Amino acid sequence: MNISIVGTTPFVDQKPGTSGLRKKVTVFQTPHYLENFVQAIFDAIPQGEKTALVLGGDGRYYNRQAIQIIIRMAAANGFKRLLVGQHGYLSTPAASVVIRKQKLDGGIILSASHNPGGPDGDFGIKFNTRNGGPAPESVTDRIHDIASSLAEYRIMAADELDIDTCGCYQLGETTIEVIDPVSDYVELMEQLFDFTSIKALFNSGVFNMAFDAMHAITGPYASEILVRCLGAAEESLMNIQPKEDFGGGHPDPNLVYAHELVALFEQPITAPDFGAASDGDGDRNMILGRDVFVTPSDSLAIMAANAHLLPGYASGIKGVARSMPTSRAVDLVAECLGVECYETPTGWKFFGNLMDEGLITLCGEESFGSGSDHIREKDGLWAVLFWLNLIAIKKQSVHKIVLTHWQAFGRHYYSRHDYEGVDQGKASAMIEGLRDRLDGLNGRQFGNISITLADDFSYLDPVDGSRCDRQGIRLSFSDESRIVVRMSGTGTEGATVRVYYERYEPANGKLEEETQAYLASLFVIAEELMQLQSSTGRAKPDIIT
Ligand code: VG1
Ligand code: CO
Repeated sequence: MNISIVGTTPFVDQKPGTSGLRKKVTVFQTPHYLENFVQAIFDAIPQGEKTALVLGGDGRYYNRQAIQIIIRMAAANGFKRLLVGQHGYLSTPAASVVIRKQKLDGGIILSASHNPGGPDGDFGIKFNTRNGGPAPESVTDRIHDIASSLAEYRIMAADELDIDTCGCYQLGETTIEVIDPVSDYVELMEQLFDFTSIKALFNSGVFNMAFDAMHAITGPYASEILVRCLGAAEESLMNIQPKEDFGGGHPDPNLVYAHELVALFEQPITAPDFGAASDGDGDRNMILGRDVFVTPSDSLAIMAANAHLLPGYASGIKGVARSMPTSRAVDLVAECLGVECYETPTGWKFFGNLMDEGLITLCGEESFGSGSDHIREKDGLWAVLFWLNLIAIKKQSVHKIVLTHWQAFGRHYYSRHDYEGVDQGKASAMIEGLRDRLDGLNGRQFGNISITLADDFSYLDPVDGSRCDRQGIRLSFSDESRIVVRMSGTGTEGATVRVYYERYEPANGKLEEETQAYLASLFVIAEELMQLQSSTGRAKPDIIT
């Protein structure tokens, strides 16, 4: 065996953010950069758990090269088994499935998720632990500490491995298994949903779907499940070929970036009945119907209210959780069902303990993420199947399902405004400035509403007692409105400021207003409190979702 121990010097910026380490591809291509971080991950895995891992990514530029390097490093670090997705493909939810089903010690997912790809785009590395979920803060902190003083890494000299053919290969002591990235995932979906009734929906001849894989990882999964297993028309899938640069697009399934899909819904006569898209690594989803866009916050609430109708959730749900900026629509459903609703910081890693402990079944984030305890990641296609199954059972349009929900629970009008690539110093000064004034804001009047709570969100994990501070500023108002402000932890250029707006309209009120118009009074308050325009240097947000 030809194992080298390579001397290296640490990089000071290898600190994982909301979801893994994300940097420009060019940064990851810096000599030793990728190797250092991967060695830090390996070193952070406790002895006794360094046996079997899964490895794969969203197919973005540099995926294949990184996989070859990591294979040789895993072999040099003494892992017994390394499962690698064929072609280097593995969606984030599928990686979670494989870890859990094959009882592995964890997995490395190569993705910068919704960030653009290509030689000038972004690359990323996420580490998931034995439960199949993103490493918790305690582990990412350990990885960062190790990376900050790393002096050497181990790598084996070996020829490039054929990752395009499924099968087993031996590299020193390590067995490398190139696996079908789709099959375990499909098997699990079949257990959760009623494929027969979804099939009947597609066969009915009166239901048209459009699914946009955005040239990212979900294409192969969508072809297998939606077309081959469920009988959807092949033409109903768009952009299913994964591309290293996502076809030049931005693989984020929202109304701005999924414009090709959105355009189909602007044609009144030919608009599909149901539309969906997913992101770079397949863990996000957007749901559209004729004349309706389902906000991710509403989607979570509607799922919680209807889960018992679906085979995988027939016994009801144990509890729900949402990230702090996600609207409180699901809180009302939880109250009605008599189950607990947990409010966690942004990022899927905070849901893991709640699911492992059996406290929640469903969880979600406003950022187009929904999921359940079937795995420990958010899951784009799972959400699509959930909606298809619901439509098949209820025999109602998306619009009708959403409207009926609002008529029962009221509507949380919701929007997120992103200011991207903002000067880091100015963005921090704005948020720090607001933080310093929080105490004095309680009770402050704005027209006929007043602030009832102004704080910087802290989370105390009810399972392991770990504490997380400074997770975003919350301003709640006397009419149930909310403004939330936080800084993104996934960007790679300057700072991204996210401002989240939410305003509640009761069930007997105006349920079908235009969202931005309905929220406009809150935009004025945010401007008054933060001087968003001058602080960000933008007359308006870059992206509104
Ligand atoms: C964003 C979203 C957050 C999500 C994270 C990872 O983080 O707001 O809700 O969990 O991306 O999603 P931030 O820190 O930029 O706001 V993805 O699809 O990367 O895996
Ligand atoms: Co993602």
